[in-house]
Parts: sequence; structure tokens; C-alpha cells
Amino acid sequence: NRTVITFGTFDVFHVGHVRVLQRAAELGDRLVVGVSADALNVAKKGRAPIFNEAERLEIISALKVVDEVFLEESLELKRDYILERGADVLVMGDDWAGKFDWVSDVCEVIYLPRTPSVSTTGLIEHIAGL
Ligand code: C2G
Repeated sequence: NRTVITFGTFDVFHVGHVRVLQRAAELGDRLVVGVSADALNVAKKGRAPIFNEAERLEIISALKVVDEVFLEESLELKRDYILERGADVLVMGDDWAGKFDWVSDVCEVIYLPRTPSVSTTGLIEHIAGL
């Protein structure tokens, strides 16, 4: 029984998000998703997400490929989250390539290619310009 864990903000949920979650789920038997807290986004990106953490948790937990969700409060806690959830593999999109290799002592780390031409920032800019 192989548990896969992944992390993300998943703000303004789009096809790039669903594809990375589907591909992550295929790498194991059970998919756990850490959804970034609003405060983590403010610290990381300098702005609050469009959808708040309760809404984003609700969206991710409704997906059939997702077995469990929790709130990711800090990037530095990644190893603790992996150990607490018993994850065997960490999956991230390749915009994070190399960034989480420091947890490879506790689990396998896999970076998947991102879906081209779609991003939350691009969607926000598109909508703002309509
Ligand atoms: N993603 C993708 N293709 C896109 C856009 C996003 O595969 N076109 C993937 C990202 O690579 C990531 C996941 O979707 O694996 C979530 O992306 P974001 O919401 O942008 O996540 P981020 O804010 O980078 O948070 O601990 C890590 C952070 O919480 C990751």
C-alpha cells in the first residue's frame, strides 16, 4: 500500500491542477494533499489567494482521486507532514524541481512536468483584462 503526498495552493482551480493530482494518484494507492494556508500564500507570494483556505480544502477534498486533505501551514514542515501521514512518495510539479530534495531521506521525491499554458496568475490577468 503506497501513499502519495502532494502540496499546492490550487487557487482558481484549473486543468493543470486536476492533471497533476490525477498523475500523482496513479503513482500509488492513496493520495494525500496538503493545501497551502492563506497565511503561507501571503508570506510566499505577497497576496492572499482568490479563494480562501476553507474553500480550497472543500474543492480538493471533493475530487475522486483525493483520499485525504490537510492544511499546509509552512514549507519547512514538509518532512513532518510526510512522516505524520506515512507518505512513501512526494510528488510536485517541476516548477519545484530540486526544491524538496531535502526530504528524500524519508520518502521518494518525484517532480512531474507542468501542464503548459495555464496558470492561476495567467487566469487572473486574463479576467482582469476583460
Ligand atoms: N501545476 C501544474 N500545471 C500547471 C499549474 C500548476 O502541473 N499549469 C501544478 C504545480 O506544479 C503544483 C500544483 O499544480 O504541483 C499546485 O500548483 P500551485 O497551486 O501553484 O501550488 P504552489 O502555490 O506552487 O504551492 O509546498 C509547496 C507549495 O504549497 C506549492
